[in-house]
Amino acid sequence: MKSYLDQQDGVFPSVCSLDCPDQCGLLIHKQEGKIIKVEGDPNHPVTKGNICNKVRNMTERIYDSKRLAYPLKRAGAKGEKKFVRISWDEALNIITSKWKELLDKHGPESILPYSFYGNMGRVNSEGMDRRFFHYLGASRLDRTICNSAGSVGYRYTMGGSLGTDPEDTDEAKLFIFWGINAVSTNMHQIALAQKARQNGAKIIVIDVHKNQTGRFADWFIPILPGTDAALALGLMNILFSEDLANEEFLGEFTIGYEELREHVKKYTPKRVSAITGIPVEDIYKLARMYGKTAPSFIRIGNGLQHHDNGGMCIRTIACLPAITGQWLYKGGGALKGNSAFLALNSTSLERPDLLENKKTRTINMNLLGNALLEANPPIHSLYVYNSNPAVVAPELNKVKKGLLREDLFTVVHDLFITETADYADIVLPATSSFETTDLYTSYWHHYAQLQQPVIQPFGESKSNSEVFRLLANYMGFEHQSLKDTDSDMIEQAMNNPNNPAISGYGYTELLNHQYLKADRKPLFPGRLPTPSGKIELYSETMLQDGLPPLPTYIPLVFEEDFFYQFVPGPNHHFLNSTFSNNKKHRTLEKQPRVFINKDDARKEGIMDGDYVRVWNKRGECVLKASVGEDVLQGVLVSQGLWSDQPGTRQLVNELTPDRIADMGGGATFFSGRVNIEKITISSTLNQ
Ligand SMILES: Nc1nc2c(c(=O)[nH]1)N[C@H]1C(S)=C(S)[C@@H](COP(=O)(O)OP(=O)(O)OC[C@H]3O[C@@H](n4cnc5c(=O)[nH]c(N)nc54)[C@H](O)[C@@H]3O)O[C@H]1N2
Ligand SMILES: Nc1nc2c(c(=O)[nH]1)N[C@H]1C(S)=C(S)[C@@H](COP(=O)(O)OP(=O)(O)OC[C@H]3O[C@@H](n4cnc5c(=O)[nH]c(N)nc54)[C@H](O)[C@@H]3O)O[C@H]1N2
Ligand code: SF4
Ligand SMILES: [Mo]
Repeated sequence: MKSYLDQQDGVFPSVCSLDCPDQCGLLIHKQEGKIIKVEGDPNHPVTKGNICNKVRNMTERIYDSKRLAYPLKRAGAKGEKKFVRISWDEALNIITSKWKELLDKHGPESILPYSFYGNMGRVNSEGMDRRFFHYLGASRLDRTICNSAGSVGYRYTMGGSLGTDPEDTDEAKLFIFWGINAVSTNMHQIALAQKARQNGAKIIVIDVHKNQTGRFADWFIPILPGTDAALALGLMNILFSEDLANEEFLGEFTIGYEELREHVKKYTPKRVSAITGIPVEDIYKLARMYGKTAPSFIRIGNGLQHHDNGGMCIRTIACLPAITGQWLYKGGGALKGNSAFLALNSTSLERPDLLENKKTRTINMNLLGNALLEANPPIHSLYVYNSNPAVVAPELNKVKKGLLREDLFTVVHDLFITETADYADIVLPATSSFETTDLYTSYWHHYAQLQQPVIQPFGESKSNSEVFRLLANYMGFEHQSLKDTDSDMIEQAMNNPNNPAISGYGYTELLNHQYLKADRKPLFPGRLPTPSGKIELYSETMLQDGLPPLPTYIPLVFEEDFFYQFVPGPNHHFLNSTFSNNKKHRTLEKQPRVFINKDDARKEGIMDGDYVRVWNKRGECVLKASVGEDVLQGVLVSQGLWSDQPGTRQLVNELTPDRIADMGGGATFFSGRVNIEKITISSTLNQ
């Protein structure tokens, strides 16, 4: 087959590589070897040709004048942002000779990889990188920053990341978007809800912020942050007491429903109202709507689980569809994540066996600051790729202090000189996903897709897997698995005897079919991968893990002296910090704001459009106030992981705690507290 690279002009199928559930099918228009347009592929069974504005403007990023074209070496003090151009050979020699020296002096654990899913391609995010660091015996990274608390919580109830097939949800009659800003973060779920609405479905949004998704709802329910488990338990209380529970389903497919029935008696609507800030009558109304409508579908968002109690919150909400037996209806149930349906053979892909008997510690990525400042034995080298911790990690002031350490040798591989790369000793240029081969599997819909390179690598840039193959070579590592090609790794990963839903699928099938759907079987009737095989309303495993075995409301950690609960989520035109450095996307997003309730604003003497200082013991930010009724009293919300420009202070993660959530080592970005005050600054600031 003729490679896309051999054709200078044409339209080529592709896939969005960003960390977004929709994983859209794309068509790349190419002229004279350059991308001139990115659009949605109308043939994608779920995304159907519609894509977001961010990616429609992707060429701005691919050909941004700031894009890195060659390797760089630090030429000034740490963090001074002075670099000089070097060759790949020099860069690889500097890195590997430093690492060889560290191996001799301090052992391999002194080296820490740090990565996330800036590129969702399985080969470039969890392939050769994992193999290389396993073989090296480096410290291991627990990748907990995104969804780990919620995934563990959901697993206690349902056994794994197994939810409703989104393609069926247009048949639902009731949608609950719970802690998800889907208009910005899962736009095709909104399209499905819209289709269902045309057939009479009602759409409810439960959120701490009436954002674009709240405005899309038929009924928006504002709730106080971190109290959603109490709401879910209050709903169960009413469902049981008003005979709206499906006893037959509970008897056949769940365990612990009698204990749960007893347990939820204490979550009276009155008590739940006091906890959540939702009026008693609205709790009744919601419970009755939920109890009397089928199919009903809950889209469980990530926002809920960036809290101290996030795991338990998701575990609790995940129990709701079982109470009314929604899993038996097409389009009914819930969806937190669906990654289990496309589970790859991670042992073959990541090769943990290469660790052999090397004893390595594991570092939770949410504790990067602590790790850089306090780990014992110390970390002497950090290798960052697919991530931008100097913007996205909590407790940024600790992270930055760590990155400033003179004795820390930092390598950053990215498409741009990110805020993290500012602190690097060596910066390596990365290809974009359109320049590499990879395998993509959505964690929302059920399709897998192959990316074949559409354009030549930008400048001297190289893909993650290529760089790790080179590093292995320069280190003198001879193991065959460190030489495998990207297509070898895809073939190995697709061959997963433990996942019948992808049996018979491999590299060739991906080449021959643009979109390969996991062959999912209905969850019910059937056996779940929980210990009992049923939905675990009562979980013995949780008890063994030191957690309450029944769904429970646990209040957030209270940071005294700080009056406002601060919820700094993502925004519409960036993807985490990606695009925050691209002019087009910044212009679309305008500037970072903090939403405050009008009564709080009056009390603080803040007017709409004022600049405000938001601070706590961890740090401070200067943002523009947006005064209104989009948030409840006592709550402040900001949107977007903005980077700083000269003269601005808008890194919200200066304020976020690095406390660890109740499950999965998860992040607690939304559980911090802050104070706010009006300040007077020149209007040119924060543009
Ligand atoms: N445009 C865009 N899309 C993205 C991203 C992006 O940055 N921009 N990021 C991608 C990534 S990595 C992820 S993980 C997903 C995240 O996308 P979502 O799943 O939508 O998660 P968040 O946006 O973090 O939070 C969702 C909502 O939860 C609300 N929230 C916060 N705390 C609470 C609470 O205690 N209770 C309730 N009910 N609501 C609460 C917030 O106000 C927010 O509206 O989006 C992905 N898609
Ligand atoms: N305050 C607050 N903080 C948050 C969140 C929040 O809601 N609020 N959300 C959290 C969540 S859910 C997540 S998932 C994290 C995400 O945090 P990150 O994973 O750091 O995501 P990005 O900021 O998008 O940074 C990804 C980087 O990878 C680079 N990249 C892209 N493709 C490649 C490639 O092929 N190779 C290499 N080497 N680099 C590449 C991009 O250029 C970009 O700089 O942020 C977390 N931080
Ligand atoms: S970011 Fe999400 S919505 Fe936008 S093109 Fe990529 S997958 Fe689609
Ligand atoms: Mo995420």
